[in-house]
Amino acid sequence: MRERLEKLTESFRSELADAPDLKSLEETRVKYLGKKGEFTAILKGLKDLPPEERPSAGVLINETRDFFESALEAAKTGLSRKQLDAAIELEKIDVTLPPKRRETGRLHPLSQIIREITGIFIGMGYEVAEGPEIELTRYNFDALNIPADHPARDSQDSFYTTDGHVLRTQTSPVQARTMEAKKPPIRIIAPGRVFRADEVDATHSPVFHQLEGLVVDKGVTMAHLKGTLSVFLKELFGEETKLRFRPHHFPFTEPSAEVDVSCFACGGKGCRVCKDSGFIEILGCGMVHPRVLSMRGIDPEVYTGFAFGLGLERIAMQRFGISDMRLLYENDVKFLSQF
Ligand code: 2NL
Repeated sequence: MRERLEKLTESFRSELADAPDLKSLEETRVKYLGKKGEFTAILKGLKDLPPEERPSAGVLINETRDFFESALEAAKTGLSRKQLDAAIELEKIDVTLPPKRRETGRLHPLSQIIREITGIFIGMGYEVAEGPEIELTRYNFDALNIPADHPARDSQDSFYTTDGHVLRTQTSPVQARTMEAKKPPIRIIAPGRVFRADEVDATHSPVFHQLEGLVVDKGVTMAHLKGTLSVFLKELFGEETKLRFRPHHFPFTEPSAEVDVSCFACGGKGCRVCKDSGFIEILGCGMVHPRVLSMRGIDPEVYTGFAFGLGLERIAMQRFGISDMRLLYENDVKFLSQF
């Protein structure tokens, strides 16, 4: 009996040591201590022993069984502990890791510039006007006093579509339509896409953006134009910005001027951005030509107006330090996400 119990203990120990988890531990328990297990068999064998050996054998069996039970309990505790440790290890979070970046969309540099400028003019009581991109030549050229032989009308320079239509070469036709549709006072800006037959390079594109403004009312003078542009450009480029008006010529305004702003990069001292001139050309403007008013049914003896126009790509490029216009159209998110 002693020998049999020792053998049993040996195999029990090794099974216990090899048990990888709680499930196999339970299998071991059933195998040895279960109803149909080894101990039940041994106890049944007790009656085959000579009566005088039975008490000591019984004690031995009980002691061995107690040992099995406590050994199983200890192994169970150890394994549960191990399983818990493993689970904790698996669920461990490294709180020092940097957080995942949340990608957010943002406005295209051109959209940012359009919103900024639009916001400035809305603050001065202007409305935003829109019109078609495929325009009647009547509005795109005739209404603007652009002569029939003017180079801007050349099919080398403008995209003509069906008879009498052209992809608008500036946003002025929007203003021409507004003058026709509404009575003064008129205070509008017209931002939008315009089209010219230009070769693509770092500073040209056949599709680009402009913003034009138009004011028509009684008693509007060049002083109003200068004051308005001064407020606008100081808001856009900074309060310290200086303006320079140079005489110019446009068919649709008289007198006309080009406006430079003191270089925002060097403040006027001269640098690479302003090519050492201290100034940067920013827009064209003038007093609306009397003929442009009368063609739209506005009496130039009663009303006067001023208008201006500027290219938006240039402003965006200067503002964001972009040296090649093509980058604005490629829509490379890696590039655009910088602005
Ligand atoms: C420039 C110059 C300009 C206008 C646009 C305009 C519109 C009407 C009547 C009179 Cl309906 N003028 N627009 C006037 C002066 C200049 O644009 O350099 N643009 C990029």
